[in-house]
Amino acid sequence: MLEKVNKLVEKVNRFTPNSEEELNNFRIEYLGKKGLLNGLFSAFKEVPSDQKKDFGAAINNLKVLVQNKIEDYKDGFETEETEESIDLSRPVALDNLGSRHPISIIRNEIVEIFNRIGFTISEGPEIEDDWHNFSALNLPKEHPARDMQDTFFIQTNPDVLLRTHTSSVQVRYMNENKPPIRTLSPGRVYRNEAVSARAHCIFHQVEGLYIDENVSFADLKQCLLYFAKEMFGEKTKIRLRPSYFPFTEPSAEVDVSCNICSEKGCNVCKNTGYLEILGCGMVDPNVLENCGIDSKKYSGFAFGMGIERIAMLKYGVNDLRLFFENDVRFLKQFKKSI
Ligand code: 2NL
Repeated sequence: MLEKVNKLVEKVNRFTPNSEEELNNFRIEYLGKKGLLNGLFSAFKEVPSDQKKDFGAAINNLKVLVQNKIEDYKDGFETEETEESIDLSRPVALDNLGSRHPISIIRNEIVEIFNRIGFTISEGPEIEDDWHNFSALNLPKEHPARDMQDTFFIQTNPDVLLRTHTSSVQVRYMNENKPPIRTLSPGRVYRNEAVSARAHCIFHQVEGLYIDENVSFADLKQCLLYFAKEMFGEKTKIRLRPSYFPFTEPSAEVDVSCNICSEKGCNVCKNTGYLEILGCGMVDPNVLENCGIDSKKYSGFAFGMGIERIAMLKYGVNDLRLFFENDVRFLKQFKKSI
């Protein structure tokens, strides 16, 4: 009996169909109702019990071999689709749908959260001039803080560069609009940095700007607490640490409580219980004046965050480069189920 199966295995291995019809006949011969495999499965009952294990394994192996052969060749003979042969009632293959990039998903989520409290989107050019990217933001030429961001300059003209932050968009917005201002600037920014798991020469930022009469640091804190709760969950707490940015005074860095370990300390928050998510501060009066806003009448706050950073925290991604490689095995994990 076993020998018979082995002969069939050899026969299947040798078989190469030349047409769809040949392949179909092969399928019926082996897998059909009265086919060879069903015959063998019936014969299984008669096999002495001490041989059942080997015989069972052999026929299962033969079945898989036949199925693989059919699978390998079935697409090779597909007839050209004509108007009559297309089945218009066939369901759409939903599994081949693409999906949004995780950076787009997070950007949209951030934008929606701030839309709900009155912020609207502003956009601007990625190729900027020195004034909008640096000088207007309290970073005059030779200011040491310019070294904080290594800049890509276009050709050899030191006045044309790739924006290092989306603050340049907000400078343009202030020049063109009067307070009250509530604007959000998402976009791609560039820094001349070596690429690693934590840094990239291209990344995405969202910056926010709020200007009106009597805007205080308390307004900034409350606005960011609202954002943190919407983004990371109702129980989220925030913590502000003093910091420095040339365009804000005072400045702070903002951490959110780690919801993986509930602040007990884990490897994600490096045992601190908190995770840094953004930088912020009160807009420096010099910046307001540079952009044509009376700093005696108006005050404002601003903040900036890296979208990659938020996405890494939300999705548990530990290497920034994954967002730029577009490996479908990474991207398909962000598919929404339909
Ligand atoms: C960070 C910090 C920040 C701002 C961005 C800003 C914009 C204008 C005026 C003043 Cl027009 N400030 N933006 C302020 C503080 C921090 O970003 O770590 N970003 C990734």
